[in-house]
Formats: sequence, structure tokens, C-alpha cells
Amino acid sequence: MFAGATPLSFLQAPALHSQGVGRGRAGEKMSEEGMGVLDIFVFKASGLVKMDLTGLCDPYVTLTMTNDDGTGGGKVRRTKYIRQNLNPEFNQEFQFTVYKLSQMLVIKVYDHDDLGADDLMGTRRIPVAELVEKDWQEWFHMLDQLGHEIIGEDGTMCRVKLDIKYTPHPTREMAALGRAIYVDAGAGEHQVKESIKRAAGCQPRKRVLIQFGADWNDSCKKFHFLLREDKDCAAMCAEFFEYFLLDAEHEANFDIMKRLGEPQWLGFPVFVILDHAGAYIHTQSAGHRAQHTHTMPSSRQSRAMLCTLTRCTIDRPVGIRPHFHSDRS
Ligand SMILES: [Ca+2]
Repeated sequence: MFAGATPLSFLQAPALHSQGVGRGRAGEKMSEEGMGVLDIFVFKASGLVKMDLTGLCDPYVTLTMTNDDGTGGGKVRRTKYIRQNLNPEFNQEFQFTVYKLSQMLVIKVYDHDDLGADDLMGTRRIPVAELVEKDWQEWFHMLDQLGHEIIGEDGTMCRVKLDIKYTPHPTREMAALGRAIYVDAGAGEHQVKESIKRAAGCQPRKRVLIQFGADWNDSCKKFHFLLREDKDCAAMCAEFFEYFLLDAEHEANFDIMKRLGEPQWLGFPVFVILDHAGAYIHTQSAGHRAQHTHTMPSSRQSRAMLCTLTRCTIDRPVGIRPHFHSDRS
């Protein structure tokens, strides 16, 4: 080793325990479990430059995730170093938690020296936002301190081959889809009665909004999730409606559906609105797209549907049964 003998030995070896990725810009606390996980497999490097008197080098690769503002970084992960090799194979795997898409992955190649500080050969920074887009199996070209590509001893580009795969954590929404929501089927009549009472007790009075459906239908769960969790939908829903779910496939609710004109024949989920006295006002399906293409409703669709429902409660005369009731028999 002869640190200083090459213009590439301008930086010191990495500190192995720098600050953890716990906080983002301006001290904003980041989620403990993060958004997901990056699995990074370091295959090999090639096109390295000579760093030692022998004409070779003892390369290793380090990986770091910076904070979300691109500064600092988490713990440095490093491969073993390979003695006297300009085309080393590492075959080591590392895992990183992704906290924010604004983080950067920093790849560095160093030359190990038995005496003195190791020498940096090249660096590459890649936005995490790009890495989570797809699976990568790619040669990443290393850059010098001026941002130029580095030509190795063999005349090829200095580069590192990585296999990168991103796995997002299950979101709260996905978790919600995994849970049963139509759970209190036997209490249907009671729920109708209580909701009407609550709607009448509000000032101004609310309507009753019943979502008929079944647990096997993911659109039912998604709508329910949005009406409860999407900020705009939840606010609109709470302002205008006493909202609850009824299992359309449970015998205990068949009488209710019969009274309301068999809304289940429009498909799931289907929404029925009653006024504060329990009189029928309106029936509306979630729309063909949501029901028949297995396309999950978006927040925008749910908001649009809620707008229509709220309009219906004002424009529609009370007590007219849906026409499809007689169509069926
Ligand atoms: Ca060396």
C-alpha cells in the first residue's frame, strides 16, 4: 500500500459506525419500521485500478443509506476484502430498511491496506426512489470525486454488479383488506334502528348510509377502508351519514334487504340511504368498474361516489323504492 500515490486515494476509509437513520430533515421522526426493505446482493466488481505497489489492489465494497436529505448516513455495511485482485467476486448480501424515498444508496469501492487508512477508489450514489421502482441486476459504474467515470487497469469501466430487490412492508390498507369487516351480521336490525336514532339525534340531521356486501369482495373492504381512513372521505362520511356495514349474504339480514328493494342484485358493494326517520331514499352501486373488473376503488372514486350520495340525499324525494325491485320477480 502506498496511500497518496494515486489521485483516487483522496478520502479516508469509512467509519464503521456512523449515525443511525432515525431522523429525517429538521428532526422529523421517521417511522420505526420504515416503508420496506432493500435486499442488496453484491456480486462482484471489475475494471478496478491498481492501488498497491504490486500493481493490484485489495478491494471491498461498502453500502450505506443516507438520511432522507441525502446527508449523513446509516451504518456502513461492507463486504470482505479480496486480496490482490482487480476483478473480485464478493457474493455477499445485505439488507436495508427504507424510511423515505428521498434517501440515497451510496456504493463505494475501497482498497484495503494492512497499514494505514484504506483508499477510496470510486463512489456511486443512487436515489432510493429509483431502486424501489423495479428489481435491479446491474453493473453500477463508479465515479471519482469529480463525478467522472473511472477507467480500470484493463481499460474497462470501474463498476460493481449488484442485485437489488425492494419489498414494501404491508401497508395499513393491505392489512385492512386481510381482515373480516362484515362481522356482526346477526345485529343487522339493531344496527339499522340505532343508526336511524343517531341520525335523527344529530343537528343538522344526518342520513343513514348502509354498505351491503360480503367479506370475500375486496372492493367492499377497500371502500370501507377509504370511508373510514381517507381524510376527505371520512370527513364527508361523518358529516352527512351514520354509516355502517351489513352482510348481504347472511340470512339474518335478508328481511332488511327485502324491505329495501333487494339492493344486493346490483352487486357488491351496494349503498342504501335512509333518512332520519328510516324512510328509504336511494340505492347506489359502487359502479361497474369497481364490481366487475376486480379493480380496487381509488380514493378519488370513493370521494366522487360520496359526493353523489350526499347530493342524492338532497335531490331525491323520500320513500320511492328502487325500480329494480319489481324487475327481479
Ligand atoms: Ca491494498
